[in-house]
Amino acid sequence: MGIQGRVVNQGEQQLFRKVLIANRGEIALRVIRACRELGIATVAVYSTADEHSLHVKLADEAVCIGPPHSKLSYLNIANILSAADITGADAVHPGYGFLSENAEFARLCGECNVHFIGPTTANIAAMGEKTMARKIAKEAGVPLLPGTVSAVPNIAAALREADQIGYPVILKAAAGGGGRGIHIVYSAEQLKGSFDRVSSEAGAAFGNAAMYLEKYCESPRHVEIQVLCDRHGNRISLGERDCTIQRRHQKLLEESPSPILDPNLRQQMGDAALKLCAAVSYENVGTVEFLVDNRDKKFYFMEMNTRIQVEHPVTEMVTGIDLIKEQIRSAAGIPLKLKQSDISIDSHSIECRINAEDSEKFTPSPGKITGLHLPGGFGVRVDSFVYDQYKVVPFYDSMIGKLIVHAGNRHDAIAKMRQALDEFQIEGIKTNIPFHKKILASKKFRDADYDTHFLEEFLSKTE
Ligand code: MV4
Repeated sequence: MGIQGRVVNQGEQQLFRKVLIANRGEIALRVIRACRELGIATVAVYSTADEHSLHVKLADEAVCIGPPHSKLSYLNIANILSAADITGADAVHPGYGFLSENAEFARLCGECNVHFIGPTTANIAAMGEKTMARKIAKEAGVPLLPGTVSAVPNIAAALREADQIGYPVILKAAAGGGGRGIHIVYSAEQLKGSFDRVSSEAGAAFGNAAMYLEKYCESPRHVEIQVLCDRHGNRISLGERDCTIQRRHQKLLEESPSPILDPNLRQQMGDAALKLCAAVSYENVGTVEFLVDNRDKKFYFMEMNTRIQVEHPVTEMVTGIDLIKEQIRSAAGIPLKLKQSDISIDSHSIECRINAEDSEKFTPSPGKITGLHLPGGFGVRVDSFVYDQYKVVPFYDSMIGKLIVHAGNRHDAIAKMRQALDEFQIEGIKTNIPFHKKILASKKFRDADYDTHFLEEFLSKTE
């Protein structure tokens, strides 16, 4: 049956009939819930380690796709597409991580007549190559930090470019992203000593040794713009998320709006994000990441993520828009009904990522949950896949859920988050809940006076 034969009439909307969720954990549940609300049947896929997972129980059907190691299951394209075929799924939702930004997977879905719920293969490929993304952004008039828009071929060229840019510079892997394959360099001496090593590390890690250079911004905030686009040329921005609170490039706490943006800067950054989207005819949801210099509040494009992100709920809370439903509608070709003028933000949301880890040592803490009480109440949301007596398996990411609060302003959202964290009880495994409580109690966080170095400095003081 062709793609057209598999879409059904839902009132005036042409939606999918059955969606396979190529993921696990909380995002699999999030997508299953959205599908069921839309009247779409769901197929879960799972590794043998996830047999007792909630996404397997909540979906209409479930197919085992391999052993625990994600290379053999959640990254196994042949098995996932076979599961879509045998269950008659007409679309695949990739969630985040795993195959969500794999252009080859998106292309193969198309070849198998299964809709990929995400951007086009060309969108994913263009933004996945970080030098290409920079080049497109530059041509579209999106502000960039000084640096190169193509790979630097060798040490001599790197030294010339770095001289032009001025030290400190940051070396980044063209195939990297999200903080992987980056190296800060303060002098020509250092650059000489590190270029070849950093490049070959990138080659080993990403299968691509290409490196580019940027001016290093010493005290930045990580502020990202959520966009929503359809294939008919409609594009809107949905405000920003401040994701500056990270440790070793793992985000821990996100908030929207960013305490350092004003309406004017928000408009400028939203417009810049949409210019980039227009330049590549972007479709579906996406996130345009910027660095905002804490000192002068200038903003610079960093990279674009072509997937739904972990922290999408804070945007949903402040805009009132269900991003997963919008994602599904967009992939089905339904024109975006929302206009930019429909988007107004006058509340505050914070998300804490709850990880099964020892918050002193930051080491994973898998095992059986022997007691569980989830917080609740007005403005409290828990997106999690754990339940009492569930065994947290050691094979995947340590994130077991997200606690999201929504209140009228930042002060009230912080109070609500502290109350919700105090109420959250998980027995049998260690979590980072105590660490979140410390962050929320700190003066720097409460004053919104932080940059990307906040956690390192915070940890060095509390240890
Ligand atoms: C930078 C930077 C300063 N200057 N680029 C880290 C994640 C990846 N997306 C890029 N990253 C950075 N790029 C320039 N030109 C500082 C970082 C950075 C960072 C950014 C966001 C949040 C936390 C961070 C922690 C260390 C470094």
